[in-house]
Amino acid sequence: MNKYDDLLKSKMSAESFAKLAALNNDEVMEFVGYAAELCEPDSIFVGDDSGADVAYCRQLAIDNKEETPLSIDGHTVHYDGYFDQARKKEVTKYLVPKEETLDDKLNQIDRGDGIAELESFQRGAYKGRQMLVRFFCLGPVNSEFGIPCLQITDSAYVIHSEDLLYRRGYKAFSNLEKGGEFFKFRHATGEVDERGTSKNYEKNRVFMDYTRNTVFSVNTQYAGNTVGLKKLSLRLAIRKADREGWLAEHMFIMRCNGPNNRKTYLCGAFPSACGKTSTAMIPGENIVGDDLAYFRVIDGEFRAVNVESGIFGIITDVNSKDDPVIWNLLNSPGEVVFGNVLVKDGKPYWIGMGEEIPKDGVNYCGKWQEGMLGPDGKPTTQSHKNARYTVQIDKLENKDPEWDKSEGHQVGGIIYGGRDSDISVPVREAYSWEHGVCTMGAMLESETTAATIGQEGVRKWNVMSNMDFLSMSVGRYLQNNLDFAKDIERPNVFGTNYFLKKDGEYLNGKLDKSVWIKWMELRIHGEADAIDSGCGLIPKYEDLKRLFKEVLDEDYTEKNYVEQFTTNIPELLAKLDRIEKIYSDIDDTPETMRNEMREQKERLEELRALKGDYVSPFSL
Ligand code: SPV
Ligand code: MN
Repeated sequence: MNKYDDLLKSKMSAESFAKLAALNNDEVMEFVGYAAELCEPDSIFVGDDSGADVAYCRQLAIDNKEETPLSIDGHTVHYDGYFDQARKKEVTKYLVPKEETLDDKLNQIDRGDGIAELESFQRGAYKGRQMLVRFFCLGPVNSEFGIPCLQITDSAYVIHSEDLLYRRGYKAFSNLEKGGEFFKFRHATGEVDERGTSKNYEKNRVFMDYTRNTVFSVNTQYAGNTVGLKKLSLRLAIRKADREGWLAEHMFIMRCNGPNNRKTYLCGAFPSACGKTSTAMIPGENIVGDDLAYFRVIDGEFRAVNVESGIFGIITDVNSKDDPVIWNLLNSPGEVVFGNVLVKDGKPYWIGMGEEIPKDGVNYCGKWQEGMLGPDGKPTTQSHKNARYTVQIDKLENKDPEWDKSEGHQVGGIIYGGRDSDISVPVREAYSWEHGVCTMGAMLESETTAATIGQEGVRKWNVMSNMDFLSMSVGRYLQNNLDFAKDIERPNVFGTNYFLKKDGEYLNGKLDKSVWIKWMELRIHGEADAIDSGCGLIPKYEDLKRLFKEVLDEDYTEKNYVEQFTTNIPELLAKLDRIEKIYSDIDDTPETMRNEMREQKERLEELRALKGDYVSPFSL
């Protein structure tokens, strides 16, 4: 008998109660019971892995108007509030118990104060609503990688998203040994306006109770704040990985198809707007996952799994020419949740779709008309630039048939993809794991574009593209990366930059990444030569000329090569100075990081003394 049994029985069917009780897990009972007491739902639904329970939640999202069906069968649209269109760093905090200290650069609040504030926002928040209890799994079920998760929410959209994006996990809970670890999430939509969107956006909070493997979120619906298994779990996973000696990364996983049907798996970390999804979806290659990867050493191999089973992708600029696979999926019957797009007469529209977009309809502002200003007095757009689509990997024509492999895939290469207009060559390979982690991953920068708010061309540092999710100091996280898989063969590490410009024009075509990836694949297997550029190894002209012809049927000229692969020493040194300054303020910067930066600087200064500021690859 649990102290909440009577309360729970009074709010749920005997069937729901039986599903909970069958797990025989005190921690589950306590978490569910406390949520029921605090949030005061009218009723509670507990779901297992059955198709009927999944279907119930999907239909509920429509019945309670969190999603609206569109013309194509299986498609729905969901809207988040005008001020709730992305993750919000200011309100995302770690709850720190009195006896603990957390790195002072992390956004944090005293655990007692944080819980008190959070509970004041969640108390009674489920009144008039149904509390949903569901079980999922991060990574493959029945594998070393899997982490069972318990989600509590009053949003059927959150559960529906999780059903598309994650593996079902009720069975994983049934198999959990006594005291077995799991993650848990409690989300409350909070009061809604007439559109059904969370209205108290100034009371939006996302609090990580990291000493209890728990995350709370309130007064928000945007999936990055509410879908517990996505970014909320990543912060917990980074700490669990630290305790257990593995890695939780913000990376895609893809399969590159090499000569003679060779399959090589690559993972990539790219800050937003640096080409992450388009790299994971390169035509002719196969996708495993587009956002989150766990790494473990298994059977002496460096292995990765996709944490997810679906994609929550940015829809802006998805069009039939550049993204045929996604385009087809978004235009065929089957489950798709569109988020924050423009809808007119049951059809979704978004910026950059390559079709004429209506001048009115319903979008992230509500009823919308061209020229309308938002509630903050700012101009509005047809669809939000962070508008999204949610689909299952299984539905993609270009999925790797083995995307769900429970023991993971051996990783051949890791890519760190930045964005700059005048520093880095399109592709380069690190001399070693340490060189790559330090000078590519830990020095990752992305340049703001005209599409982002604020000044154009500002460089933003983002360690492994994981900065927003670090739940420990940068130094410790970096050291974990350096130490990982020490005794085995590690992947080759590459850096990419698709955004070099000359006279304001991009130096690369959108599809050139197909060539870079094939070159990486050959390098991993020792089948292409490379040239030392002082900050990594770059391709030889002859190899690129051949690959451009083979892959894209294009003539790659010596002029192209010189423009793209010149070593820009002043800009590279300025970047080193910029990043060295950042690390000099971080107390636990690994010694290896300092050394790698120093050695890179020395190599570049030596090269400059010999060959000048801008060094053509032909003169190396
Ligand atoms: C990202 O912003 O990195 C995403 C979307 O993948 S979110 O769910 O908001 O994190
Ligand atoms: Mn992401």
